Amino acid sequence: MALFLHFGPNTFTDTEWGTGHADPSVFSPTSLSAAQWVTVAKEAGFSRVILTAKHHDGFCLWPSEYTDYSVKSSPWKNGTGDVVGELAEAARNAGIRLGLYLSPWDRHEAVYGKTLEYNEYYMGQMTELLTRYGVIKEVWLDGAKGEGEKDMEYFFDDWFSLIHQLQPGAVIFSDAGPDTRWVGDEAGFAATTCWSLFNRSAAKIGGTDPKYSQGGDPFGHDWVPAECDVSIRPGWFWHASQVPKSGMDLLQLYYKSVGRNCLLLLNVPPNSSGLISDEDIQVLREFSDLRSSIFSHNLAENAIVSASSTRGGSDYCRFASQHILQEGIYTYWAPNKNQSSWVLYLEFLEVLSFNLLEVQEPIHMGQRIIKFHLDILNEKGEWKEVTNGTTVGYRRLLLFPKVKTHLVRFVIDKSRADPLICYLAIYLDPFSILSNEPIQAPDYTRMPVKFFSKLHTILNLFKFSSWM
Ligand code: FUL
Repeated sequence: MALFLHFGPNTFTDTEWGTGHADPSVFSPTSLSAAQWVTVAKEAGFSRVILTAKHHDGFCLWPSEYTDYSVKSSPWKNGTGDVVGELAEAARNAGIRLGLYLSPWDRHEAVYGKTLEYNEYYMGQMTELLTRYGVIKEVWLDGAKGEGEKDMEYFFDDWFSLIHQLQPGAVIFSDAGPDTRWVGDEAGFAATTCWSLFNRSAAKIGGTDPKYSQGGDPFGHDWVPAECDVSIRPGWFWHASQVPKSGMDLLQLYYKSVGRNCLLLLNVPPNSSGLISDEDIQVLREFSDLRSSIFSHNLAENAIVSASSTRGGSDYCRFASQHILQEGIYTYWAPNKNQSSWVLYLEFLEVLSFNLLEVQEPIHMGQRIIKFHLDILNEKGEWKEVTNGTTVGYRRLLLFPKVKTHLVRFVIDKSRADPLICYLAIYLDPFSILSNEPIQAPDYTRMPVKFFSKLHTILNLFKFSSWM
């Protein structure tokens, strides 16, 4: 997960798309603290922050040599401040990765519209950003442009070469990659089938086909995993009148993004004092408590695992089926070649109740699985399907109605190559069930943190319960 930070003159003028003519004097946060942003991100389990170094209004949050429309013309720190610099330092100190958003569309800059001049301007600014602030992990650029705006061509290939040359470890995000793609909506979710494979040639920056981007392409020639961007509030920038989503809302987004082989890029906009608001921090805490109470214990961790076949034989350790209980992508189960069925069995020491499946493919070996399902052995001794899915990828999460059993089988029905599994876990998510119930359930999303730690204890008890 990455935390998106939309911040700039719009934060002070109550706008989303600034005209590019707001007076720089509006930019005057009283208590800006990039360290607070990074701490909030870290405590909520985000490993990367991405800042709007320049949004469509053209205002630069760093003192660029190419324009005066920046922090240096603002009253903040008497024009001596550098938001990008402060964030880079705070992120480095906290071990959080840094990404920067440099909007191609620029409503302030006079040379915007003159192809050669603007491309030089953009690449000059990109060079400043990628040479002054240490390691940059992601460069984020979008295809947005208002109707009737000046026409011009962006030299994307040159931009991408420059970025990769200056920051070889950075991934470039856009509607069409090259390294990571926009999922095609700003609602934060991917399709239930989601391939990291994609054809870049079939995508156009600024002209996305949402269906293609949400699902990817099993026949794609390029490896371009999707990022799901969404804001915690209705707008991307902070507005006094708007309130954040709930922790439960974020949990559902998590299932539909991270749980569908994607990165979740959640926007949490700092307010006009330059801090992330308390309400948003509270929601992030709820989100993080929900995740830790659901995911901190894999109920299957002590299962006895066996498989329909194991490459090298069941005594051969390298591809043993037991590896699926060990977290991480570098140890995994592999079946024998040329099999007609691929099944993993997990037998529990007691009867377990659960409603959530997590599966991971060792993604460095490619995304292979096309179709799978999970069966449980029911009280009558019959196999009963409880959930099914298509793609798995880096991580797949599937919720289903609560079931009880001591034996499950994970069946891979179709795969592009021999399927490999590095992790399989089951959990109980009591919150999502409760929120789906027709009777009025208590508002768990607003429960204090203490409630979640109590609940955690109850969940542990569940783990040892038997048939009731
Ligand atoms: C879009 C922009 O137009 C929005 O203002 C926002 O920055 C969003 C993340 O990307 O393209």
